[in-house]
Amino acid sequence: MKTLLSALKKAENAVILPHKSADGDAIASCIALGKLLLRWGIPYTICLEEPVRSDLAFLGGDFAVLEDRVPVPHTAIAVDCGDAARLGERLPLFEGAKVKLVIDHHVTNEGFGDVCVVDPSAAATAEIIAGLFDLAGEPFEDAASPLYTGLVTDTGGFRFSNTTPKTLRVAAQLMEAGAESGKICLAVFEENPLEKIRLEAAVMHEMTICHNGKTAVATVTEALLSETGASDEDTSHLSGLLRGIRGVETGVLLREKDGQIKISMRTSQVLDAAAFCKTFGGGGHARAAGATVEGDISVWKEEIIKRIGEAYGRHC
Ligand SMILES: [Mn+2]
Repeated sequence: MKTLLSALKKAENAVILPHKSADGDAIASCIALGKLLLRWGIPYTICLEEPVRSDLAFLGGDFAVLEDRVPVPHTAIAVDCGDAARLGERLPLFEGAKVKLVIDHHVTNEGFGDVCVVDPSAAATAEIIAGLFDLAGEPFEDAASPLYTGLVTDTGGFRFSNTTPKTLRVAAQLMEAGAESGKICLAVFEENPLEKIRLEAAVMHEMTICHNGKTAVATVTEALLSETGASDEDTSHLSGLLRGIRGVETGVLLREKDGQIKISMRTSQVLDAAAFCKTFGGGGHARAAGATVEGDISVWKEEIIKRIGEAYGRHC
């Protein structure tokens, strides 16, 4: 952490890069880190792969996207990004920088920068960034609400098993520093577009339950998305919803995107989702992970069901 802190302070300018399809923790962590750099007078740009998700717009923040052709910086910081591939088309911005820093909490992160702080015990990257403020002796102030948002989104409102006593202590500190907990939770959890609910209904209606009720698998095709009017970001909670059915150990959502298939997996106790997804090039956390594959969605659905069955066989 100390090495990271001094590397950050020495940055002449910086580009902050969250993983592609940036979620609440990724966006919020970048915003908070930017506020820290600003206090030290370091100019920075947060560069995203795609425009910020509409449900995270309440966070504010200025973002550049790929098309803005951000120049290669002195220091590049990969945030909440489990491996270099998740930087997508922005990889040259990272690779070309003089100093490459990595701040992350994904257990599969093998460290791909000059200085890497990877702490899988942290519930969110925001928890690590909050530690950075502490270490630097900087008050949270305008970073309190973004950091709190990172904690809330990656822990599902402090419900997931990655929530630790430390997470709650950091959350308490952030609230004391002015984080607007009620407002944040309302924006993150309680305001759903109708299209998202329509998609949810269709997915839950069509899902497959197998392995004696231990596995729930569903698919979202491009056709279903356009039928319901839902957007890609409206699918992100569905694997958790499948996992949340009583008795279900593993919830999997497969969805078509840009000619590929995105697999998203949630598990409760038995399967290590990160290890499972790693076998076809993905990664993530023990209870939540994902992968991207090529091929036919219904073929992959059967394949995933088969492989989960085999994995249960090894664990039970
Ligand atoms: Mn995260």
